[in-house]
Amino acid sequence: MFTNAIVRTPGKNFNQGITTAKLEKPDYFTTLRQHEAYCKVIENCGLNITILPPDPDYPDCPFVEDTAVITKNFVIITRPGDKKRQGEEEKIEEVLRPFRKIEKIKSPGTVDGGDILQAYNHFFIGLSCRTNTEGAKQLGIIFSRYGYTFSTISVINMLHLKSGVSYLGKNILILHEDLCSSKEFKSFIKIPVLKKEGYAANSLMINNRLLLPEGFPDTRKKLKELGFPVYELEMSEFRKMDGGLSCLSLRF
Ligand code: CIR
Repeated sequence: MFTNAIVRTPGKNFNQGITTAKLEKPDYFTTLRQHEAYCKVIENCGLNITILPPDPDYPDCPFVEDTAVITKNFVIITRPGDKKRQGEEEKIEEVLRPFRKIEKIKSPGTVDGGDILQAYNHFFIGLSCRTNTEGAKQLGIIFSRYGYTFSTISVINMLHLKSGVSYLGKNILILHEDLCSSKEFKSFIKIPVLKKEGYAANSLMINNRLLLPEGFPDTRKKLKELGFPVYELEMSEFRKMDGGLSCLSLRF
């Protein structure tokens, strides 16, 4: 069960962040409205939410997930893979310090939290355009020291590992249909997401509620049939900046 969440409000220059999506620029007021709705749902899941103000130097700062990996006993403060985002993690470290022992990724290692997927006591580390082998090596050393296991997996055709796969608890993964045959995931029960609904693979389980981006009927139907309590959220503006549901918060 999670009891806390950290989020960061989008700033006026949110639309100047990094993106590969060939979509229009996000609208500031719609972004704020969607972010507020996101925060409300998190609170309704029973979490104490810390809402940090934006930092004009970091238009991507609402995507707080990339700055830390949080476990029961420690936090790893990352070193984001895109230079423009390096430094975002400092504020997050300050906020998390009272809660957990702090570990850190050091140069030349780079890690984005969006590449780190936890299932039980195992961490899948995505090797992506943001998380490099040195970052993965440092993560592995830290995870092993605390008794966790880990493995690496190449991230192809998407930004982060968790852009394509999310852990829903009870040994269940929701994932892009292309990833279903990956031997890494062979011991899991899999809910495949159609290629055309790929964005929905980044879903978020918080204390028995499942947050799903709005507008993916096939995925919603599958999840409802399986009995998941699905809460849909409008995510259009964050999608334009390559961000998904998990990216917008740190839960612990
Ligand atoms: C970036 O490119 O870094 C941001 N525009 C999007 C980050 C999304 N984060 C995530 O998937 N964990």
